[in-house]
Amino acid sequence: MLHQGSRFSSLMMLYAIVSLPSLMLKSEGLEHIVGDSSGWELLTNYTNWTQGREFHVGDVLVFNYNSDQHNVMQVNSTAYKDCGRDNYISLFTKGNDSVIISEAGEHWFICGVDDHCENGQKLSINVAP
Ligand SMILES: *[C@@H]1O[C@H](CO)[C@@H](O)[C@H](O)[C@H]1NC(C)=O
Ligand SMILES: *[C@@H]1O[C@H](CO)[C@@H](O)[C@H](O)[C@H]1NC(C)=O
Ligand SMILES: *[C@@H]1O[C@H](CO)[C@@H](O)[C@H](O)[C@H]1NC(C)=O
Ligand SMILES: *[C@@H]1O[C@H](CO)[C@@H](O)[C@H](O)[C@H]1NC(C)=O
Ligand SMILES: [Cu+2]
Repeated sequence: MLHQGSRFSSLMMLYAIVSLPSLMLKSEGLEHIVGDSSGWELLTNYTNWTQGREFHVGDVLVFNYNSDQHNVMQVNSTAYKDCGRDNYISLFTKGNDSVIISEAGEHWFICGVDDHCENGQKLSINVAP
């Protein structure tokens, strides 16, 4: 009895040691480089970029761009559709901005410079819990 119990607990210990690192990795989330090597710019179709990708709470979106030419506005669905720049949720301007996804559901981003949004510099993602 005693022998079996200690064997069971050492198996549990082994299981914990083996599974802990992968659990920790999972909770850190994935980093998504928006537009991959093209970054955040005018010629990329960001709907295409999202195809086949899964976004989860805890993941990070990285926007790479020339900060003299673009910015990143997180907006609501109305502003995404209309390219409205007046009521953004967050504004990022550094050019290497990491946006941590903290909620499930739809998230919308546009470039707030000139008519870039009208020209297609906009991103909509659906985040799974
Ligand atoms: C986006 O995908 C569509 C259909 O797959 C394709 O026709 C189009 O050329 C792509 N656009 C860009 C900018 O890659
Ligand atoms: C987006 O925000 C604007 C301005 O605050 C508001 O008028 C509009 O109703 C909002 N859209 C949605 C879908 O919540
Ligand atoms: C972003 O760029 C600035 C300079 O433009 C640099 O100081 C900073 O370390 C960069 N941050 C990251 C996370 O790469
Ligand atoms: C981007 O590609 C999608 C198809 O993947 C298409 O429906 C959409 O119209 C394209 N957007 C632009 C601005 O070309
Ligand atoms: Cu832009």
